[in-house]
Amino acid sequence: MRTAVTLCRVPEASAGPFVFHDDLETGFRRAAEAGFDAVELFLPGPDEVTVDEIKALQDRHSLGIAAVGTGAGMVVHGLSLTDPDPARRESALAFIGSMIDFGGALGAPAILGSMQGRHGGGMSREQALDALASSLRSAGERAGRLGLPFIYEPLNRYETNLFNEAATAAEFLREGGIGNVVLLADLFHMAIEERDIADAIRETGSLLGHVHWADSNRRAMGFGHTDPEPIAKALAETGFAGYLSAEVLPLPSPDEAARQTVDSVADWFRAPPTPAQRP
Ligand code: LER
Ligand code: MN
Repeated sequence: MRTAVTLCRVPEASAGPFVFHDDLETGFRRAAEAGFDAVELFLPGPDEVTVDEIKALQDRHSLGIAAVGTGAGMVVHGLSLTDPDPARRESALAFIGSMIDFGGALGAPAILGSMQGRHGGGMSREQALDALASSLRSAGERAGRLGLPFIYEPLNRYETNLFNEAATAAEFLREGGIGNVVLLADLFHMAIEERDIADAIRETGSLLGHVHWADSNRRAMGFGHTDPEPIAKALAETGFAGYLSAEVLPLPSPDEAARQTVDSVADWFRAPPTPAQRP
């Protein structure tokens, strides 16, 4: 299973669930030293750093880019796809589009998390879901032109009232004919919302595109009370081939959260021994 670790360069998100908050050179070095395959980037926008600079960092540290977040549109600019103001919704979609293009130049899909917003305050649930569906369609098409999917992330009830569970989000995509959009299973949100995380992963099936590999308390897997065994089994059964990405709090320290993540993935996804390795 491929691993990734979050690297955040957004000052407004300095208390967020990201392992590294260093400058890019230091963050890439620490990610590589901890043994990750890739980094997941949380940047203020598409102009923070050039694509060539990121590619140089990737070459230097032999790391992939698992995905790029779009949450800065919300935490820095207060934008959401379900804002009652159509002009704000348009700006939100334009910001996401710019991150799809930035990630696309790196072969990395963009993620819609907090920028999905919520219904209320002038937007009925139906209106908000219509706005979400139309934006997801447009984001899916834009990503598709770059040969990538677009990633939609259900969040827990304290962060959105649109979709809190994987199966209802999957149904929304399937029934709405929303193409080229995959789902993100953030195991922290799922520990709050799902009746059974492993069953939810099975129901998501081939729509599952990315995993935030986090424990129940949003610390690295193994530092909370989620049981990874049935989840690992469900991921293997669905043939998941994406990244397990550590979007977790840097506790007790960034390096310990990183090490625990790498160890937990090795523990739960260890390849079966080859005949030569068998005792
Ligand atoms: C984003 O990946 C996420 O999980 C949200 O909780 C961020 O607010
Ligand atoms: Mn997440």
